[in-house]
Formats: sequence, C-alpha cells, structure tokens
Amino acid sequence: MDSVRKIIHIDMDAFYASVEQRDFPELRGKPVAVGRPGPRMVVATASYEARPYGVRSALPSVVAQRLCPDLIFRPPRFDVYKAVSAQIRRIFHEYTDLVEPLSLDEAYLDVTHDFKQVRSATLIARDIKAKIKAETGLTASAGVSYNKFLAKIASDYRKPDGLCVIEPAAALDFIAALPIEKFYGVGQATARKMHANGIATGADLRARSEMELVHLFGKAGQYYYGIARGIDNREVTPQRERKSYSVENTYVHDLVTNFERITELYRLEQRLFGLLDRDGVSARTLTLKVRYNDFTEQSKSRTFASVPRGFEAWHHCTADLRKDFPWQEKGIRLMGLGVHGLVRPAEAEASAAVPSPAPDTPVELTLF
Ligand code: DCP
Ligand code: MG
Repeated sequence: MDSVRKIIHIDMDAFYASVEQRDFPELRGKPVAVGRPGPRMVVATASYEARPYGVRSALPSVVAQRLCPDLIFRPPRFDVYKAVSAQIRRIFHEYTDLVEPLSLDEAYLDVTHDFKQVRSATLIARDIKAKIKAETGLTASAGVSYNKFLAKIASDYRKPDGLCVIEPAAALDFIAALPIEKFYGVGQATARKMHANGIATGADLRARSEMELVHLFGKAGQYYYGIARGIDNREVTPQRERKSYSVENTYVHDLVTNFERITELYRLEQRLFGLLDRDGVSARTLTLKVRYNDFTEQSKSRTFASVPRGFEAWHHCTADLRKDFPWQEKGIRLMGLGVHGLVRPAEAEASAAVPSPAPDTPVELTLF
C-alpha cells in the first residue's frame, strides 16, 4: 500500500486587500474593498473588517457600498500582487518542487518527502506561514492533511492566520460534521440539489451509495462518493516554470517587401511583449526566425548585456535585429519572434515590508 501523503494547502488572507493595508497604513483596521466603485464594477476582494457587512469577492460595487457605507475602494495593483506571489512561491520551493499554484495567492504542496527533511507537514506549514509573514508582512492560512480535498478545506477552516491539521484518524469525523456547502467542488447549484435530496452534511453524503450519487450528479457523483470517505487521489501537479516565450505567424500570402516585413514584425512584437508584460518578466535573448516559401529557415539571436525593459526598449532591439538579419530575396511564409533567458524583475523588486513580529500560532505538535 502507498504510504500516506502529506499535503499542505496555503491561501493568503484577504490577499489584495491585505497588500493594500500593508502598503497604505491609513487603511489598516478599516473596511477596504479592492476594485472600483460605480455601476457594472465588482469587488475583487474585501478586507476582514468589511466582511461582517457581507462585502465579498464578486459582489457588485454599488451593493457593497450600500451594505457598508464606510467602505473604502482601492484600485488593484496587479504588479505588486504578482511580486508577492513570486515571493511566496519561492518560499514554497524551499521545501519541495511539488508545488501546484491555483492562483496568485494559493497553492498545494506535497511535502511527503521534503527537501529539508523536516518530515512533519504541520511544522513545515508553520515555518512557511512564519516566513511569509517575515518576508512579505502578510498572513496566510494553511491546511494540512493527506489529500488535496481535506487540505483545502482545512486552510479555509481557521481563516485568517489559521493553521488547521486534519490527521488521517480524524478525517472521517471531520467530514461527517461538514456542511455540504463547504465541500470543495460543490457549487451553489449542486448544494441546492443536495439539500433537495436530503443531503446537508458529509454524514448524509456518506450514507448514499455510489450508484445513487452517480445517478443524481453524473460523473461528479464518483468524486462525491470518494470525498465523503476521505478519498481523493488527485496528485499535486507542479507547474513547470516557463523558460521561454515565442509567437509566430504563417502568412497566406508570402511577404515580399521590406514594408511588409516591418509591419508584420511589429505585430509579432506587440503579441510577444504583451505576454511578457502580462507575466511581469523580461529576457536576455531575442530571436527572430524566418521560413521562406521554399521551406528553408533562418534565425538570428541577440543577447543583451542589460535587460530591455518596456515595449519601447524591446522595439529598438527588434529593429536592430531586423536590420542585421541576413534576409534572402525570397518570399516569406512564416516569421517568429521569441525570447529566452528570462528575468523576473518582479521577484527582485518585490517590496520587502518591515514585518511586525508574527504572533505565535498555536499548533498541534504532531509529526503528521
Ligand atoms: N479574486 C478576484 N475575484 C474573485 C475572487 C478572488 O479578483 N471573484 C482575487 C482577489 C483575492 C485573490 O483573488 O484577494 C485571492 O482570492 P481568495 O478567494 O483567496 O480570497 P482572499 O485571499 O481575498 O480572501 P480569503 O482570506 O478568504 O482567502
Ligand atoms: Mg486567499
């Protein structure tokens, strides 16, 4: 039999809002919504001070303002959130490479075999929380258990700044008492259907046969049948870090004039640097690739001593590469533009907030 896995789920508390409160002290202790006020706008997230009023993610801003008249709206600053996200991911990778990010602020870690030989998932979760606090000034909640389903539920259980461990022996009781709405993968519509069929808790769910659940919910019924018994064999699937970016285009009509080359290259530049901008990365090496109408290919690269920043800088680099390119007098069928040697400036520039000392989180000292 496989040995029991040790899975941690980490999720930052009121992520965007906490970052705003960290960087703008006047917002601390106040109800804050990240998002824009006004019609057709929605709240991205709300600080914990705003939550008792019912302000939460995806709520229309006008409704949020009505529920909480003192609510302060702040525009999102995605660059900063991405930088913090890179910081916390670096911390995760100190313990394992089996890290599966679900979004900027949350990830699963499989620490069954951790790099530091800590061996206790609970202690690793506590260490990670402390490091996140020390390096970013922000709090995270962690859930520890033997599969993804339970780890995710656990991280939500004692938010904010929580650490919840569901040990194998305690799992079945924990699930039995859990309201069906708390089950990950059970959305509002499914929850309604469950209630309509007399299923309000994990215990109710466990009382149903697999056939009955499949009949009611289709394939998802199998998943529900498993999780009611604490069974979830989904692996933690690490995201391989990207090593390069490239874009290319094949042309219906061969490009023949210099003007066509320049125009099409400009389009590729815009697409490529849009991707770099989106992910907050830069790169050292730029490559231009050309395929002619006789299917022969040519490419040329250039590596920069100082990393270009911004579209303007990249545009100049591309223009230089184009001028140096040994163009042949043949029609062009395909052009591609790519970069490698990625540099993640967001990581280097991540603001190091001065943290207040982390409050001691009570933990069950278990080797699990
Ligand atoms: N987010 C968003 N729109 C949503 C949900 C989330 O823009 N509908 C963004 C804002 C959140 C971030 O993603 O800060 C993380 O989402 P979470 O669901 O983890 O929510 P929070 O971290 O804000 O709060 P919690 O403490 O409940 O995790
Ligand atoms: Mg969160």
